[in-house]
Amino acid sequence: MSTPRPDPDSVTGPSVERLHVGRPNLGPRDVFDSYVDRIYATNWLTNDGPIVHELETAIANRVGVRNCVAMSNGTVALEIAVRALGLTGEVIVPSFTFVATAHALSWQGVTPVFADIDEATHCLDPQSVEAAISPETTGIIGVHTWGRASPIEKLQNIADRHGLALMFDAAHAFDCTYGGHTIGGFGRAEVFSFHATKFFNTFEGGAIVTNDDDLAARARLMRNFGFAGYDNVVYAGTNGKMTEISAAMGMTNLTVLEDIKIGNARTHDAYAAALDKVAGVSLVVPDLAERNNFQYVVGVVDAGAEVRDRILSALHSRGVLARRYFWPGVHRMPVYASSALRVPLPVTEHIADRVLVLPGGPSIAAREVDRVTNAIEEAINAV
Ligand code: T4K
Repeated sequence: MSTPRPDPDSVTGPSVERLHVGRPNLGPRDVFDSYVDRIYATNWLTNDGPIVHELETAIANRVGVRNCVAMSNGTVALEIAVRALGLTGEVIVPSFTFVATAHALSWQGVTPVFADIDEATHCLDPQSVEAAISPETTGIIGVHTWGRASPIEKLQNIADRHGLALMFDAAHAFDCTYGGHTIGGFGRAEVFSFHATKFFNTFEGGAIVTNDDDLAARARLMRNFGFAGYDNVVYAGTNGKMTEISAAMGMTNLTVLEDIKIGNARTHDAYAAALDKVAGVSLVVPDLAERNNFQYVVGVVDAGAEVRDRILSALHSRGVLARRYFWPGVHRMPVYASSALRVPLPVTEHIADRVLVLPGGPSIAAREVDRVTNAIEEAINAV
């Protein structure tokens, strides 16, 4: 049985500063203001505006892809990618992911079929993916969990052998690499989230990035209701447009991305040193041969769900709003619980019961890392 989470609003006194997972990073106010001035001057607020274009170009250049199609959020970007790729029937996804990965398929009438993950990387296990393939399967969506790339080559090999489309949910992986190449150009398409809590944010936002010009053109049309001209609707599209104010936040945050990454890495290192002395909790270490944005500080509690949830409660009562992403695993959420499981998911269940995501980011000071790790140690010793 897991311990219920206390309501964060009821647990801390006014003197205790709350520490959040995913505290938004805000770039310089004067840069943002200069974009706001432009919005006022042009009176152009949304619908494929000039700042959105600037952001799309900047992201495409940074990632090294031919096309970036900015969207209102990562979930809609996933839905549009699924639709623009023509995925139908069944698509294989990890169960250990944010529920939006599966929802995007469901909303397009596609059945998510869950595959297991690798215990060390928390990304898809290629063997499990292959075992989950059926005659109905049309695609695979790999998730680059915590900014660590999926086993891209192995998944591409499976996709090629079975004639499946491969795409990636790269919501966590902006500015990360695989084989030294910036994530964004792999598979048929990759999808970023620029939500407030992400490494790079546009308040809400997301993007499809791809080297496939036709796919990008379809996604662009679908983002704007399918309009190919004033009166000509060629797809049953949706409204996935990014606003100018979101793009302005994006352009502002791009100016400080390196600083954010340095701050994230510093906090990550501080946790690594502090947690090294805490028996029973280990830190998930990114692949140091690759570039990572260090946005997520992920602990694994050896003893399992009960102890993990006690630690979580203890942290919340001290104003440390740690999270147990992605508990209990999408396949165990009521909305998907009745879906038949094609393959067993023992690693997903093991990891989902043990993960504890800790407040990270540049705004977390060394003394706050000590506050968090001391609270974890106390909670473990009290068990
Ligand atoms: N695929 C993957 C693998 C994803 O992780 C996500 C999103 C998606 C797809 C979908 O992308 P989007 O459609 O979201 O663009 C958060 C985010 O809402 C979500 O974007 C994210 N993944 C997921 C992992 O986490 P919650 O429910 O944890 O958010 P919330 O409101 O509890 O905020 C987290 C902490 O941040 C809280 O302690 C409060 C703090 N916070 C939050 C916001 C919004 C702030 O301090 N300021 C803020 O403005 O979902």
